[in-house]
Amino acid sequence: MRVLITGGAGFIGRHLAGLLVSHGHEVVALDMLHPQVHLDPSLAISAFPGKVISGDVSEPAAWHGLPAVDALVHLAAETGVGQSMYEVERYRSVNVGGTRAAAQFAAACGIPLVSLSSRAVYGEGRYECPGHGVIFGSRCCAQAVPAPSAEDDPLRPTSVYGKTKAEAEAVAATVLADEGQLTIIRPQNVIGPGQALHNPYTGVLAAFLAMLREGKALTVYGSGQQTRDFVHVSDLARQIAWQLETPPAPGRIRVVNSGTGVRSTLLDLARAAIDAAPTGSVDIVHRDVQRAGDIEHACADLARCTALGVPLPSIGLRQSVFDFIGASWTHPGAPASAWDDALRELGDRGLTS
Ligand code: UD2
Repeated sequence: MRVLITGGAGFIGRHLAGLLVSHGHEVVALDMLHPQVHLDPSLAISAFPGKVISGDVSEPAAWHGLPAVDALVHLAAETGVGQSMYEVERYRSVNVGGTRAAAQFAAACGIPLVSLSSRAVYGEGRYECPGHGVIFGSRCCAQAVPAPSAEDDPLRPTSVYGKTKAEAEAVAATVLADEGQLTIIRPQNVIGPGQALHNPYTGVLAAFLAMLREGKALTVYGSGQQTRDFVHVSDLARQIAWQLETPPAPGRIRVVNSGTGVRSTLLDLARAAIDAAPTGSVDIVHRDVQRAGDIEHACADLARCTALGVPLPSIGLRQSVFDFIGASWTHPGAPASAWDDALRELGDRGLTS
């Protein structure tokens, strides 16, 4: 089949496109080639194994005159949690408006849509407490322990980014309610080769890479005991391909998590990055700061994926970090100071505590 991938020239899109081509499909990208992500747009175009059409998904004109396709994967989004707190209109227009346009395009063409949401829709997610039972959105007391988020858990986004993703899910579901074939995927923290190295608004691993290359200590915000579920981009790509090739029945909406189901601390990530670096070891330093919208704990519940037969991730944290560091070490990227500047910018706007 021929698949249109919005945001196809980006990190996840390129992995997905390569995989789809290896499955015998044809791919076309619709991508605005945003300078915050693509330092050299011509490189992004030449790396994509199909035609790249330049366009902003939030602009209606971008959806006119596209080639006929059999399925749509909607990846294009603004992804910086901290940045979303002050670029509210841009995040809303791209993430909600862009998803609405994608769903309308899928409805008009009568094709399945796989749309990437985010685990950010859960916000702080699920806690289990011996005294208070199951609680969502915040820790009730010191006895509560974080638990994996399941797809039917209530949505309690804490950032503008998370709110736009939750709204986008609802909009797509409304547009495609009748005969549409909609799959919504909520990935956890996606890492791996090809991850943007120039975007200091998101991506702690890219920050660690920049620090390691300059021989600087890794800066962990807070205690480093925050947890994330780091999923390798090629595992996510396999899941998107499976969803495309196994769409839900018309009129059915499928919502699935994407993660490993394994919780790692930021300190685990920092140590794995240090071990993977080809240079000598560096220290880990802590900064007593929290970005507005940041959550403490995140991990995916995989019961629904397992029940559906979605291919489960096979790559663990250390291998993912090793792949990323190895593939990115000699690639140009922002200096470590860019992450300090982005944090300072947030502080100046009153968005750190
Ligand atoms: C990730 C996604 C985001 C969204 C969100 C859902 C990435 C790159 N971003 O945001 O798109 O899906 O998950 O919850 O996957 N930190 C440091 N030192 C640094 C930079 C960051 O300690 O130099 C901390 C930061 O405060 C946070 C953690 O690292 O606690 C992860 O930050 P991130 O920006 O990589 O990802 P996150 O989870 O905010």
